[in-house]
Amino acid sequence: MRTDKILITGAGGQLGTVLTKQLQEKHGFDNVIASDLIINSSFEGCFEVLDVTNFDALKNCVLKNEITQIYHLVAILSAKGEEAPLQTWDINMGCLFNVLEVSRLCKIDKIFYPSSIAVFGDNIERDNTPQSPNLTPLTVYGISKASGENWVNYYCNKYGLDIRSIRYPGVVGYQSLAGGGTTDYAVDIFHKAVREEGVFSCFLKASTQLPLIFIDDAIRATIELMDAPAQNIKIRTSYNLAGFTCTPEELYNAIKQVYPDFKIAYYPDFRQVIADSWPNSIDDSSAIDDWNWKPKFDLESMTHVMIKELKKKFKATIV
Ligand code: AKB
Repeated sequence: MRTDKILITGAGGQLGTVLTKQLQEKHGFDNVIASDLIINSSFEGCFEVLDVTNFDALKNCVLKNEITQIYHLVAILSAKGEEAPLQTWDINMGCLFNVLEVSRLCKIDKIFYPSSIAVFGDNIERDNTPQSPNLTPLTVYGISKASGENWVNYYCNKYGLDIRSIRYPGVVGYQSLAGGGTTDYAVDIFHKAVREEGVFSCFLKASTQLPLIFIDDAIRATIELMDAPAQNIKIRTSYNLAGFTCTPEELYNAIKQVYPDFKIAYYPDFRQVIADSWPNSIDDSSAIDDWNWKPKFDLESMTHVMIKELKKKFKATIV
């Protein structure tokens, strides 16, 4: 058995920042190589400046560091992706192809590929959206994730790679801001409330119900999926994953329990159409059956931790 040596691409993003720390704790500092286009000044550990669109750079990094597992987190998200659809396609798919090919050539043991609720589109049951409906995504990000899932399945079947994937709901965490998604409002609202700086402008309608997940659950799901015995992984496209579900109004009301004077105003923009094409809630029974998935956080418990942690963070920056 060789020692796990892990490469994380897109390590500076919302998921990557937290996942890197957890993997460092689990596998040891020297066995986790975080990579991104730039290094964050507060980063601690092994870091490679890496552009995953560059095949040779990725391959050299994998060989030099004797990498055995890759967590490929680079992606342009749903809202940002609509600003430049063709470029988004090139980046999201180009990076994935490089990771898949390098993994095949360098005989990588395990790969993680994040998918998203953005793979769903107009032709779905919105409540408790099943694992395998027709995927007709509305955004280029969603199209790239749906295609990516099929490419992942192809590399598993054709080359025997062990690739595992989750369709994340909107992830809510305090460690960093979200970057260019349709569910970003659910992170931004906490920053506004805790800074006590006036009215929060929400870009979705009050009644827009979307599946969300707290970052601790999202990271735990990722690690549990990667740790599950290979024979339990029955789905090689991507697993539906549920945390909880809520509307902006419900999230606002949960925050108002702590900040009674906090105000919100609704100015729906182009992101409303995207959100309307996504599920209200998700059927994640395959994840439950195959690798025992169970979320720990609901709206109330997440709100409690978000406010507590952001208060600490803002206090530390003011001092
Ligand atoms: C987005 O809103 O684009 C992401 C996602 C749900 O994949 N947070």
